[in-house]
Amino acid sequence: MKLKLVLLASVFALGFAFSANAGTVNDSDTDLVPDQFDNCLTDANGPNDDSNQIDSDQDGYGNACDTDYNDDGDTTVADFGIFFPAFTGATPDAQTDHNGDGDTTVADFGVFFADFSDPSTPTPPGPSGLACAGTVPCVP
Ligand SMILES: [Ca+2]
Ligand SMILES: [Ca+2]
Ligand SMILES: [Ca+2]
Ligand SMILES: [Ca+2]
Repeated sequence: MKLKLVLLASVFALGFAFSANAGTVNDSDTDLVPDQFDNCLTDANGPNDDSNQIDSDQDGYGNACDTDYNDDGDTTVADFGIFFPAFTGATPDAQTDHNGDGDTTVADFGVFFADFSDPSTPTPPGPSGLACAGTVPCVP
């Protein structure tokens, strides 16, 4: 009987701990990085992803959600002018490796093109959960 009571108390304590946690820690994209530390709020770029919070240009927007290579707040033909020579290998640029596999490939072009073809104007990088996003270097 006593053991059952202890078990019951433990289950209650555990449940309380979980519900208390749920109230304070948000992880919108469920990539295991809490929103306030996640440099891509809506793209999974956590420890289970190759692009794990990598931010090559240190602007507070992770490579996974930053196709604005020249930092002018929009994804335009000018950014494609940086992507293309990285894609061909003529001028490598770490920013254009969106999935973190170490190379700029068709998969990365897919990420670029999704933002480039987005009808909303402008198409800014992010969103990022970091308060310093948009300043270089962004030091949380
Ligand atoms: Ca993320
Ligand atoms: Ca960035
Ligand atoms: Ca740009
Ligand atoms: Ca890549």
